[in-house]
Amino acid sequence: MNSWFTELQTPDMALSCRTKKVLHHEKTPFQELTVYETVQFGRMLVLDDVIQTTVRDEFVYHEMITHVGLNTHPQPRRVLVVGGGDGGSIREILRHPRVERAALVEIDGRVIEAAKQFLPEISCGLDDPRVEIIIDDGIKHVREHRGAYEMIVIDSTDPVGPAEGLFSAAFYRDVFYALTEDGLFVAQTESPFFNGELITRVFQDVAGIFPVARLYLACVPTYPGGLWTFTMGSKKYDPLEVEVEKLPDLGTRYYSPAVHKSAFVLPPFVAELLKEKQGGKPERA
Ligand code: SPD
Repeated sequence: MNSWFTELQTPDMALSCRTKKVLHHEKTPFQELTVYETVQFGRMLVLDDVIQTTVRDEFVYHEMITHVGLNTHPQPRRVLVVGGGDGGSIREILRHPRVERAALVEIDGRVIEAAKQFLPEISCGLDDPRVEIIIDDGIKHVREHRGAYEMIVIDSTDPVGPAEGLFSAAFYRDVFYALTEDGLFVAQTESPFFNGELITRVFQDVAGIFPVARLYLACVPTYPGGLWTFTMGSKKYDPLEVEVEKLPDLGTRYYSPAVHKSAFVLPPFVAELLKEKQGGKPERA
């Protein structure tokens, strides 16, 4: 069999993966959902022809979108994931014994069902008693919950269609109010190669709302350009001031105490996107 799935990652660049099988395909009320068995990356979740996660490289993204923030806040008891219906962020959040409740607000319940059926390695935390699944619009949920969470993870799709509002200043303001007085959030904020303007704009917005704003990086092979950004907004705690020597071993494969620090070391072309806008205390070299 010689079938390929191709994602047009920019109008001028594509990533192709040889597939063994289409395991599932459906049109949900929100999007087209496909699960492929691929040769290179194992099972792969694709929404509207965009790769969301694969069994072989998902650990990088899900560890980095969760543990950096969870280890920055000293007592993350209540954590919210916006999006992230595949369950990868929830699985990582559950590694932290201090988390009492992990809520997942996902607009498309079919993503959760497909992940449970086809991606059990990723979705395995979703039935944990600490997890509450809410099928709703994340923007609405955040707007309606004030002071409710120590940490919010914005595990969204790309900033088109339903996810566009998750990259807006109005939403970050609502996130600010949905957090406790010392809360923080982390959002996936796309590729520094292909989404520079978005990264600059989001960082400006976050730095205008939160006392501490930080950008950090990880390598996700199936995302455009491989290098991926995450933006943190924090009311009090600075991820650069974490005493990483004291962090517990979580059994993670990408995140580690050393990576917690090194992820914030930005190559000049990425630092340039932020210009003078790094908030909080000056970044260490
Ligand atoms: N270009 C695709 C970016 C997708 C980021 N979110 C993925 C969700 C995985 N939980």
